Amino acid sequence: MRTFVTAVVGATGAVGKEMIKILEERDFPVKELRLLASERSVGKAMSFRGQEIPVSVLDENSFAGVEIGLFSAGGSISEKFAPIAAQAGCIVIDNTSAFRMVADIPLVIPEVNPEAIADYKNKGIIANPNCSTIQMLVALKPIHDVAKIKRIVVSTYQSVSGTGKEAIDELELQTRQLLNMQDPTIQVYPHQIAFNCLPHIDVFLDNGYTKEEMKMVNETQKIMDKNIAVTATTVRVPVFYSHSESVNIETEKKITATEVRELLRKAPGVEVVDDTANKQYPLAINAASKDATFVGRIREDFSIPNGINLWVVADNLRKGAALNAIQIAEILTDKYL
Ligand code: NAP
Ligand code: 3JM
Repeated sequence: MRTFVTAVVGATGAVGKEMIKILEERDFPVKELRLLASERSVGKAMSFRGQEIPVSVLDENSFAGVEIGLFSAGGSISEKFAPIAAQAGCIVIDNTSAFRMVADIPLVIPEVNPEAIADYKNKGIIANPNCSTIQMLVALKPIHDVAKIKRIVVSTYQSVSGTGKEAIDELELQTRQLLNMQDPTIQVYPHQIAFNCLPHIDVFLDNGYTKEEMKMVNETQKIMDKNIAVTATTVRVPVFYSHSESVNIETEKKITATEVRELLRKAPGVEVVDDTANKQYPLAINAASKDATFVGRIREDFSIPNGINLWVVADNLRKGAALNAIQIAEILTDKYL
């Protein structure tokens, strides 16, 4: 079997660490693993298949001989280094928002539009969608195929791990401080995140929405259907791992809650947890470290003729980032290389 020299850019981060774990768990055909991060990580090593692999500093020469590059070190790093890597012959799977909306760069969720991977040839770059878009569309694609979704109204409840390792530490520290009657240290977010909800993810735009909200709108239209109307409110909540979403859809064709449940039970990547009589519905704490997108609270929206409400939960570092990227890499290597 062919194996590949694989690099993880941002290897020491919340997403990068998950990448290394998943490459090992899924036995991805790695010939050699190269770990790249900033100067802050000089001297660090990370474990892969029982070996300690040293972390190197990312620079222009990091990609000689690298065949697949999994990038998650922030948008500006990808903007600079993904084209350099592609020029060196490395196929980049980029987890940042840098290239998602570039017309000839594919934006892929394997359960939704795997065929788009073929377009990796255009620029040598494949973009991984935003975590909140991924889990929403894994749940909605089977419904769209049957009933045609016209409009989506979504509110998110996003965990701090989506911001990165510093935010995970900040929620823990603030929680300890507040329970010990100390003032919370506020560094990563503009306000206290412990015991709070912040209706503010990424930066505010001129239209009054945040960039995170507009990612959900634009990415949904690029990946699934350019004619779907989408409006989003994205909220950071004091949860460590997994994003939850309240999703309301309006469809062209009537579909019942029972039909949606049946469809989603058969859908790839979806697990239905919807037994309200026994108080069973998807929970962030149960989705953490899992691969599936969990869907529950499926019910008809009685305020309109063709509406459905759902509650969608997934591990944002796995399906929302590292797992989705590695599933793309698996299809790429199996089908195209
Ligand atoms: P994180 O925990 O803060 O980690 C950031 C990583 O980037 C670290 O490995 C860091 O290395 C590295 N890095 C930062 N500046 C660098 C530089 N100048 N040169 C080389 N490496 C550098 O953040 P994260 O949560 O893992 O997220 C990383 C990025 O992935 C985000 O900025 C975002 O663009 C993307 N992301 C995507 C999704 C998605 O939904 N697809 C989800 C989360 C994040 P050091 O340890 O050396 O500082
Ligand atoms: C998730 O510094 C940066 O550019 C990272 C901002 C960021 C992004 C992004 O825009 O790439 C943090 C967390 C994302 C994302 O997946 O869109």
